[in-house]
Amino acid sequence: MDQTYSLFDDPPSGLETIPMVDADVKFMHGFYRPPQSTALLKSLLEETQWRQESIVLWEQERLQPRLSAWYGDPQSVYTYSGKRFHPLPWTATLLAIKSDIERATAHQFNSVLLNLYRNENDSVGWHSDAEQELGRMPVIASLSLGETRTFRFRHKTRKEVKPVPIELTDGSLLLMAGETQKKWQHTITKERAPREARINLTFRTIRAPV
Ligand SMILES: O=C(O)CCC(=O)C(=O)O
Ligand SMILES: [Mn+2]
Repeated sequence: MDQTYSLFDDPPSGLETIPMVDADVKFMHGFYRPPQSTALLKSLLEETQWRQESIVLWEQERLQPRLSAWYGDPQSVYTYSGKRFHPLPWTATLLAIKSDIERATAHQFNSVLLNLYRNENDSVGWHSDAEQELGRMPVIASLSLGETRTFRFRHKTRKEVKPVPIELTDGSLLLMAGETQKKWQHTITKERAPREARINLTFRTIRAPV
């Protein structure tokens, strides 16, 4: 495998399975550690072409409560909330992170969605990443940098199954595969207490239209 882009002297291992029914979720703290995680946060804050996208919800156009950006291979066009997003070309920073994550997870990705939660008021509502172009059982690798925020899972149909909260700490890596998107939803809720900036990167594979 190509080692050229790695940010690691000593690549981490240790993705642990989170016990969840109807899901395949793995997690590790400290995939990147300070000062490297802090340097990555700073680079991505500065280099990323952040936008506040609007989405149409209940026939009303509203701004998303976070900033985002879509990067990837040229063909990885993504349709989300009725809009088509063409990817920006990979940056050196994103390619290096992608390469590290591909090595650690043994999966390949062709695109990444970045989200910037500027403070405690930014959030993402309940959803699953189940768009058709992600395929039937998408593998999504989610890297968090900066402020810790709580990521919550809830089962879509089985009310007796308890929700699963996960603290997404600086430098942590969450891997979702198998039936996770089909059977569960996830969210990052607003917080009451002040929060610093957090960037989340979800590496994905967009498949050619069928
Ligand atoms: O910020 C996060 O951890 C989750 C983001 C997310 O669910 C998404 O972009 O689809
Ligand atoms: Mn998601």
